[in-house]
Amino acid sequence: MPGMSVTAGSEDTTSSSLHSPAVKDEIRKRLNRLQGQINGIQRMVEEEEYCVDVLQQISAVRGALGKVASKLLEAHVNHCVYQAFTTGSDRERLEKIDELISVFDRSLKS
Ligand SMILES: [Cu+2]
Repeated sequence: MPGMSVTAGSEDTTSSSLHSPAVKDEIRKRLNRLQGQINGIQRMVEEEEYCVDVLQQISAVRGALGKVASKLLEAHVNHCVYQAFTTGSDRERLEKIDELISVFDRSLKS
């Protein structure tokens, strides 16, 4: 599916799915809205609108993208991480911990 690179790389339903149709649907809707907002920013730049207005739109997009990340992280912890800790192996649990630490590290640098 275009634009859903979070699912790329594995068809393994236990470790990389978007968990439920409801979560996937919510994320899809938020991303569609974001695409509209980004197109709006493009248009504002083309039409040479006031810089501060463009910057405000950029802030809004960052906020909205942050909500997508937060929704996905919540679903991931409740599903993939939960699974690893209830039915997975030690190795799977350690992998999930390492992944969360590196995601957190990267979020501190952005
Ligand atoms: Cu997950």
